[in-house]
Amino acid sequence: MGTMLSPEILAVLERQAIEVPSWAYGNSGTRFKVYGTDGTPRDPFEKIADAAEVNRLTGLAPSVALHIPWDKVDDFGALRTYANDLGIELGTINSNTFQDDDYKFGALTHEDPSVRRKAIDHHLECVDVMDATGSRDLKIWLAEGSNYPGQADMRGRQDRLAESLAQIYARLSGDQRLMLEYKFFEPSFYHTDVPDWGTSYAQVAALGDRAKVCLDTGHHAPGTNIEFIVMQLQRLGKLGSFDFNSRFYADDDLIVGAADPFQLFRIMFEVIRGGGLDADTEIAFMLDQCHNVENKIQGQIRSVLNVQEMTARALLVDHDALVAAQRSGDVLAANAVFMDAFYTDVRGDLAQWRESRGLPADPEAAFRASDYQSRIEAERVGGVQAGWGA
Ligand code: LRH
Ligand code: MN
Ligand code: MN
Repeated sequence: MGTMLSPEILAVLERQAIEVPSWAYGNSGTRFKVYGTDGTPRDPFEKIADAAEVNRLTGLAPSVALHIPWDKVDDFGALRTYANDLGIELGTINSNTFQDDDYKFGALTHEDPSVRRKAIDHHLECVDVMDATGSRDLKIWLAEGSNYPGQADMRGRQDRLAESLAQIYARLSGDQRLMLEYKFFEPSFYHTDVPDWGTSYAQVAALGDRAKVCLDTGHHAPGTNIEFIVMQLQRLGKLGSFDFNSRFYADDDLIVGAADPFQLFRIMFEVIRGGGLDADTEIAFMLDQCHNVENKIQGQIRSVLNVQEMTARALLVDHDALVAAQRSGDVLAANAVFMDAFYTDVRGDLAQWRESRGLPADPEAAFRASDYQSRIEAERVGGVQAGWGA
């Protein structure tokens, strides 16, 4: 049987890597209820074991992101060895300044120098962790802002943020990088200190080459043209990483490609257009998701496969035909070329290709057929289940 996936397309898919978040394997929920589930990891080692299973079945997820202090262990070298033995790496280190009473009115932006010091020191500790884990990226998302007009001096906070970030950036060494993630609202509802890509860009541009923007797909107002932001940040050399997920209403953290597969296709098209899947890409592709009601490992498998599928479709866009239609001003022909690729079903071809590489044709079915879930349900009895925030 022939395949639509040319050797050039397969070469890109072959090197595609999507980092999974440790917190996806823990319990999560909403402010109304967090459901406990049998087999949930009780510590970072068990989360890594689950992440390794996703990679074993898909060949797509060779690293796992950690969140500090959620994934704090005594010996990060031992955690790294454990991950390596299971065939994966420890990836991005996420800082956390959103669960401490001292940060009620800010962390890196706080008026009080002693609170800022504490928040900066937390980030320096995260870089120590990176040194031990071999991680390249420090990802900073700040829950800072205000709820009422007049509550905060927005300008002063922006200046303090710049000073704090400069101190953290100065601690990086080698190829380590700083990623600044933006989010338009929540937990603050009036103003947020890093609400948009422009603010993140302005802050990281002031730091230097090794500071870039992290784009979380769930962090924009409804209707935002996210692929335009992807294009612009790549054009400026400042797109450092993605947090992939999908959303219907707010920061839902649902499975990427579930709410709007066409948006994921459009994003991957711009990534490819900007060279973001070239062999020397510096963009980190990560998931930032939670699985509140579905099986977590299967949810992660579905997620990385969704990214692979939309990447394959985006690679199918007939570039020459598209450019010709664009240049001749043929609006509908250009749109048709684009949509033809989007509507192409590549699932059969991808399944065949997976099998040719010794992977299961259907990784989700392979997981269901395996005894992994029943084994962890039997083994992980007792202790405290990990959750979003532990
Ligand atoms: C904030 C966020 C950020 C955090 C993660 C748990 O909404 O997207 O990336 O680190 O969720
Ligand atoms: Mn995120
Ligand atoms: Mn988020």
